[in-house]
Amino acid sequence: MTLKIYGIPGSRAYRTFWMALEMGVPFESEPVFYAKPESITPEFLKANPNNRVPAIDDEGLTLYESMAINLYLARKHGGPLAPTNLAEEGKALQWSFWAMSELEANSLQLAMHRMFLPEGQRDPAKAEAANAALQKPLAVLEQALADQPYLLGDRFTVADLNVAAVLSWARTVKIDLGAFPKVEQWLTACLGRPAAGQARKGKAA
Ligand SMILES: N[C@@H](CCC(=O)N[C@@H](CS)C(=O)NCC(=O)O)C(=O)O
Repeated sequence: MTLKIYGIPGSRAYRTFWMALEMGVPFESEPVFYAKPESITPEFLKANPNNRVPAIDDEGLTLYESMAINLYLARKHGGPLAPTNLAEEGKALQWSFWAMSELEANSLQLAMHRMFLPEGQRDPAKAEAANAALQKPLAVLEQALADQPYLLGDRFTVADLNVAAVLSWARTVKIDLGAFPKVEQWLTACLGRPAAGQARKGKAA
């Protein structure tokens, strides 16, 4: 049985596709799309009773929450993206929780009000508020990357993937990173990885 990923690339399931592709883990995808009620099957709801994507079924183990899924896949399959010791594991958890609490809401709000919502529903003031609120966590990220290219040191890991995937919304709407050159460099490197591009199609090249 292969890993099953519920969700579509144009959702937070993008994060899971990216991770599976980085790790070279074979997977099949179930294109659950919350705007299409027929795609919400009992099997999917068993995997995620919250009715959200992503969710996975990995040989009978069901999981939801994108960050948790990626940390689990790293732990299960190892390789360069996975933490190699307790300190790295702690940092990977820290950055993943941080991305969800400090970045996610404002990154999404910025994208919604600059691009994703129909034009008539966009509110430039909300976009600007989100942009302003992002300055503080972006400064924290800039500091973390001051002396090292990636969040855990010299190599790209699940910590970078989880944070960069959350920031990809802001990147899509061209958030101004002029004041954060290290973040700019790091985000370009992360989102420029082949697997990050393939994940937008939800499958291997
Ligand atoms: N914290 C969850 C959030 C999952 C989430 O909200 N996913 C959205 C799609 S991007 C969803 O399924 N929304 C369904 C809905 O709003 O009904 C995670 O990171 O996995």
